[in-house]
Amino acid sequence: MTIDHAATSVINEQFARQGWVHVPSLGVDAAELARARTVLDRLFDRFVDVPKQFAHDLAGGADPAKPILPEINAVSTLAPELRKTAVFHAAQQLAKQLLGPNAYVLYDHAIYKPPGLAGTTSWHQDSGYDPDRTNRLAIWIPFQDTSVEDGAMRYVTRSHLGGRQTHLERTTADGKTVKYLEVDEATVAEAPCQLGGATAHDFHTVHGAGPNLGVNTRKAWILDFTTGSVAERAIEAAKEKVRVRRYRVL
Ligand SMILES: O=C(O)CCC(=O)C(=O)O
Repeated sequence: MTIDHAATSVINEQFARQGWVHVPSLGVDAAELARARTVLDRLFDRFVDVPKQFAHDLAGGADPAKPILPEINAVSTLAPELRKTAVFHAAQQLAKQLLGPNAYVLYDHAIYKPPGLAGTTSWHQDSGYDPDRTNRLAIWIPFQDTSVEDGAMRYVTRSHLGGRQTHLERTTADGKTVKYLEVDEATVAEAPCQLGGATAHDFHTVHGAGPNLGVNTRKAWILDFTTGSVAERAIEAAKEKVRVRRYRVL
């Protein structure tokens, strides 16, 4: 893949200044996007087989076989093929561009948000869930064109400059603790994103996502990256091997 240095520096500058950036193209072709989405689809089809600590129905539906607003955590541990996709490699390359060459994936999850539900993702900082780290970002990858109406990401621009905030907490119907912040809607930037693109945000950036008022399920894969020394990355890779042996579903 050719690296466009001008585009790279615009992306890096916007990310540093705003705390988030829209990347119009990850440079991944349609077949490769479909490959990653197909693996995620198979995982969501097997929602009921996913260990409970990783599978959440954010809408608190009563039937575990038919979640209403499903979220699966650690998707690339449950389906390790995901880490071999061009989408994963493109996300990793973007993370290295923004965080530096020592960036590695720490955590990932996917949310399939159906149309016709409230389904708003509350305002929060990822750092609200991570009290220790100082260097971390998330890359949000949609598997369809995602307009504001479809539930695009929303950001409070420059909120990363204020550091960690104290979050409020609520518990979903299926027992997941959700941390949230209250935000003045006038300060919010919407981030619609076409298929093939992505958005990235710093872990201190206050963000959420709108309800899906469109007609299709809004599918997104979200990958979080941090940085670490060679030794830290080797330890993380070894731990990941153990997790895959224990939890793999596909
Ligand atoms: O996809 C969404 O609805 C929101 C994702 C998000 O906020 C996150 O991953 O922290």
